[in-house]
Amino acid sequence: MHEELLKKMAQSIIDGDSDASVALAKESIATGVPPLQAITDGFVVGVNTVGEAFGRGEAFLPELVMAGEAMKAAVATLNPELKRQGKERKMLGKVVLATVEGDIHEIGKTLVGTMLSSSGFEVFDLGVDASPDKIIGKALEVNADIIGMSALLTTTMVKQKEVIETLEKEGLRGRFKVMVGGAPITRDWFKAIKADGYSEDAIGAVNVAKQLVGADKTA
Ligand code: B1M
Repeated sequence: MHEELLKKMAQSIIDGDSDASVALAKESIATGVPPLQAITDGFVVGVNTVGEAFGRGEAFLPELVMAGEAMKAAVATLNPELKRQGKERKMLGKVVLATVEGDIHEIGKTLVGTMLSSSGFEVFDLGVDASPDKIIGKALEVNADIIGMSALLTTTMVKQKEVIETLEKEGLRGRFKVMVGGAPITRDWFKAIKADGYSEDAIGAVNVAKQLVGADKTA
């Protein structure tokens, strides 16, 4: 079902065509395609295709930028629908969420934030390129339950470790649960840096966050 539409979605990202990706996102809402399916089986397929071509040296930065813009525009169009469909309204906990310092990849982090807030978490999204001080400062300010950090680069994932080490040094480690994610993040990395939770996608992130605040029984 919706095969053709999903294929067109992927192609709009490959083409870096934001007008087309937004139009297809709207069409998917109108025709009842679940928004998360549109993202994961449609648009993400396109962005991964461009990312892989870039990795092989067959696509260049402008193509990566345009694919990123088209992806961002599509997800922004689907966001209100994702939120509207969020069924749970009970407040499950507070999450301070950010992409780590030096890293400006925001699409996956924003998607995780949308899924968390539509599942009942209060999300404080610090955006991208967030320093350890900024992340920890916000977590203290709002008395967060969870600090969530996204990293998309092998050169920036070390910042997740730095935040955990800073929490330890400042005697704050017991105060927050730390959840990590992002394309290069593996279970081994999550264990090595002694984070509390890890997920490879946005749905998994909601389940992990629920476990971390002890709300998984209500899931
Ligand atoms: Co960049 N980039 N990029 N990029 N980019 C990657 C990550 C790369 C793998 C591409 C490649 O070479 N194949 C590569 C990294 C290589 C490496 O580190 N080993 C790369 C590179 C090299 C770069 C630059 C250095 C390029 C350059 O300038 N020469 C540069 C770095 C800039 C910087 O950050 N300082 C750069 C820039 C960019 C753009 C700005 C052009 C653009 C981002 C636009 C934007 O975000 N507004 C971009 C894009 C689009 C990508 C790819 C193609 C797609 C990323 C994406 O949005 N995926 C990416 C290749 C790829 O990953 N396939 C690539 C879709 C998104 C839904 O998935 O973010 O993985 P993702 O999020 C998932 C999960 O990871 C998980 O759930 C999400 C939803 O399912 N998740 C979490 C994410 N965060 C989580 C947190 C959690 C839990 C789960 O808990 C807190």
